[in-house]
Amino acid sequence: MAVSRRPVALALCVFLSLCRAGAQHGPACAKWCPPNSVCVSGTACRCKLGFSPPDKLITSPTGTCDDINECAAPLKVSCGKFADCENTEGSYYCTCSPGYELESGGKNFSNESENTCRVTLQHLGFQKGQV
Ligand SMILES: [Ca+2]
Repeated sequence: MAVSRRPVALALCVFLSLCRAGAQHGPACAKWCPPNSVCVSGTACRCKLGFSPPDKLITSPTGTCDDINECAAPLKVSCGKFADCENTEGSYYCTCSPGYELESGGKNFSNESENTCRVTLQHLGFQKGQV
């Protein structure tokens, strides 16, 4: 019996949290939130993740949320050896330098700890199909 009640309780929780989320976008929501922000009340907005200011509420329609350049100081994400950081709108990614590739064959990764960039065989002078 206890097992069969759990999904009901879970569904109710989901339902209630949806209602609460819906209420945030009702009449109490600021209509003038700048691009790349979400409203937190009728008079304040907060920048989305990856946009600045990250932890200050915006309380004026003239406020803006600007992309954070994760590849530049002061954040300056370290991508590790043989890799470059590429800033994007709202995010960033690391990619191996030209002539290098990830062990997995993938293209992008998020920081030094995921860096497996190694020189490509083509870069060493091998032709495709030779190995
Ligand atoms: Ca960015």
